[in-house]
Amino acid sequence: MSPEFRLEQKRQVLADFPGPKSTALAERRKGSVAAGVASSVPVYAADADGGVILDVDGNSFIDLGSGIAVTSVGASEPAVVGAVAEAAGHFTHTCFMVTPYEGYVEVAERLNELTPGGHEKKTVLFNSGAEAVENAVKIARAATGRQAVVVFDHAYHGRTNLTMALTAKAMPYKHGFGPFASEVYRVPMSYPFREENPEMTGKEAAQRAITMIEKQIGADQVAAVLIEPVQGEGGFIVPAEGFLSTVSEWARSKGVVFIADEVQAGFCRTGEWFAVDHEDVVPDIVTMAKGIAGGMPLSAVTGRAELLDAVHGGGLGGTYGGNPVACAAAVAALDVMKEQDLNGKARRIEEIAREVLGPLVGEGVVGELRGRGAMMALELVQPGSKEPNPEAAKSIAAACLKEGVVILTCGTYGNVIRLLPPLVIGEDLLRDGLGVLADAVRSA
Ligand code: PLZ
Repeated sequence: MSPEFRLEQKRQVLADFPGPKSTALAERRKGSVAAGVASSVPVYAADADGGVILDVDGNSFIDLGSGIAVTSVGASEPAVVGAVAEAAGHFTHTCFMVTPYEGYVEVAERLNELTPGGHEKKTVLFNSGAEAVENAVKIARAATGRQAVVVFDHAYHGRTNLTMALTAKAMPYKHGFGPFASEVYRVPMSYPFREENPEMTGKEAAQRAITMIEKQIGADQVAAVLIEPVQGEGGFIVPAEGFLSTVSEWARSKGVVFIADEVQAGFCRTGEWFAVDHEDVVPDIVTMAKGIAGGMPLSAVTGRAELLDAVHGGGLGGTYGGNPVACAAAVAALDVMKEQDLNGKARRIEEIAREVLGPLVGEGVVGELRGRGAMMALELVQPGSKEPNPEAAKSIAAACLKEGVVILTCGTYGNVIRLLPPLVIGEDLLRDGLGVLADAVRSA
């Protein structure tokens, strides 16, 4: 038993998986929960801690997904749990727009400090990643008096009406849900593995996008360029070096607001506080959610004070935005990230992932191993080509699950296996989980 965790850090799947309790819950769910919300794993959670998730039948899974990049500090980190209990014992809600409270101000101060750049910043809090992105666009439009928003191929920004428009992939996110918001323009991403010219530099890929913006939209019509510095749902795509900096420099020169969507990549996930830090890019606005509050729903928009303050009083808000319990959780989670050096832990996770999975590249179905820190992925192909292989991704994830490892897929083509372990995961457990993955890949 690992001393620092409450639950035993182990992988154990019983013979009757998925067990009787999960099977019964799946039946109950059919009668009550909307069919449109799907779950990738057929078991029901009972407990989670450190690097494991325990299900209602007593199976113990190694968590390589963190609930889609949320529980970076663990799903029941004691300091977060304590802060949540303490805050909830006083007040669960007052509404910051009615009776404000210190926790909101404290989170704002911390984010202004942590996000890249030494300029004066301001912050506004919301509940979900989509809400943060949507508000970042509102702010950019209000501040610039322009309307167009530029997004990239393979982008994912959410499921609300505006963020569906910003998201690239039709199925399942957009299919049948139109009409979508207007004044959204999509330009080519830098996707080194799938570039027709594999020699294309980041700067050249950026120039391709910039030319398209200038010719098809007009720079002076553009309020914002919105980009995930490492794309998440789209396939853990790391743009070629120089891509982000070239786009951001162009944006600055044209008065276009450069928004980095760090919802998935932020808060130590890539081995830096923010993924843009790898290229010393300083965004005008950063959107954040997921890892920010140790599992509690909270999101944020932080950016240049003159942009955030350009919105008229009362123009931003929402009943629950910056909920006091979520803010208390965020303060505790941010302390844990610093005290436990989760950036260092993420970099160590990358080393181990490269050591275990690196030898698989080029053999069989593995086209590429890529990513940063604890945001690594395998892109799967038909052997001997770059043809996407979504069937392999599906069968590998299913094989891992049977062996007690929760692993997620992603990608425009559904052919990417992604790693998003809690950053606090123990090394032995991580190696065990990656070993299961490597075996599943070899037999795919
Ligand atoms: N921006 C970069 O990754 C959420 C979505 C899962 P919400 N990604 C997981 C799903 O299928 O719904 C995400 C993201 C980036 C925005 C969002 C949206 O964040 O908190 O899900 O609204």
